[in-house]
Amino acid sequence: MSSAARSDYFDVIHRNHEYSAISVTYVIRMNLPQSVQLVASDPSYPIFEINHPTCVARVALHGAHVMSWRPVEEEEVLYLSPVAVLKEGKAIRGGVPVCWPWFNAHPADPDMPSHGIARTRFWNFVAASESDEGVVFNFEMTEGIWSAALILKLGEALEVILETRNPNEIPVVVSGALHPYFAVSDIEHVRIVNLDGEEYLDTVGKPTRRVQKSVLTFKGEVDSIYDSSNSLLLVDDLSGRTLLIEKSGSPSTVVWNPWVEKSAALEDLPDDGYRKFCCIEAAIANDKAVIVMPGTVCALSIKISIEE
Ligand code: TA6
Repeated sequence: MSSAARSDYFDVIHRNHEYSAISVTYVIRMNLPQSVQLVASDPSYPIFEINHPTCVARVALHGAHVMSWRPVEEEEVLYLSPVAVLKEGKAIRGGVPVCWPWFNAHPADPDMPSHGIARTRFWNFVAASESDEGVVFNFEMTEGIWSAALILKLGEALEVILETRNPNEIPVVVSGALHPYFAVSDIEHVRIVNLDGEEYLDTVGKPTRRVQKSVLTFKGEVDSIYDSSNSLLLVDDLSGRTLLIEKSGSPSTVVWNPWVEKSAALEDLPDDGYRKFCCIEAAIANDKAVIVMPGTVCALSIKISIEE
């Protein structure tokens, strides 16, 4: 597309709040509410910008991925790597990746991608709407036997709801995670409250079952799968901010920070990136995988808000 044609194209986008992008792989057309705009930098990689009286956020069609979100009077809640790669087939490092329809490695096929297919594909845009409470997005994805709907509610709280649907005549087994990267002042000055007494699988080194003995703090790499559906608090002692993290349909809570070596090994994360985030995930992991019977739905959700 020539630069003149390109700029006409984006004029049309802004005038009508409508967008058409044609690439080899997908065609989309959308009507957007007033508080949602498409970022006009790359028509083959649509990003929605939300400026609503309740919140400011960005959502990528790729992965149906919340890249950033903050209530209007607040600092950014999510961490997004400054070297994240925005490219079809590559998961965005930061924000809220949607890991589906399996968590970590595929249970049977080592050649399948880690954390499923949802974070490395464009989703189908279904609708976006606004009200006094905020903006709601609906996305869908179907691939083979896998079918899902994703609902994003962006307002003073952020809610991500993932529904696995089973339109097939056979049961489908699903696991996964809503995998937010939370921005922190400094990883060594944060605490995760409400995991005390919970059993977990510590996957750093040889996987080992343990029991959480106290409030969780970070002094090295953490990659733990808790058998816990508790709500949690993430307390940032430097900024004084506390986040409330509520989950539903999630028998597992995963906590991850890559620390020094793994941070340096990840090309889409700065070497000292680990200091600026921790992941607390609403998950269905390992032996907690759910059998979704034909004609039924399995919902997994996370709600993030700032404690007063
Ligand atoms: O959910 C925790 C985890 O599976 C960790 O083991 C760690 O590898 C992280 O997710 C990030 O995975 P990724 O594939 O995005 O590099």
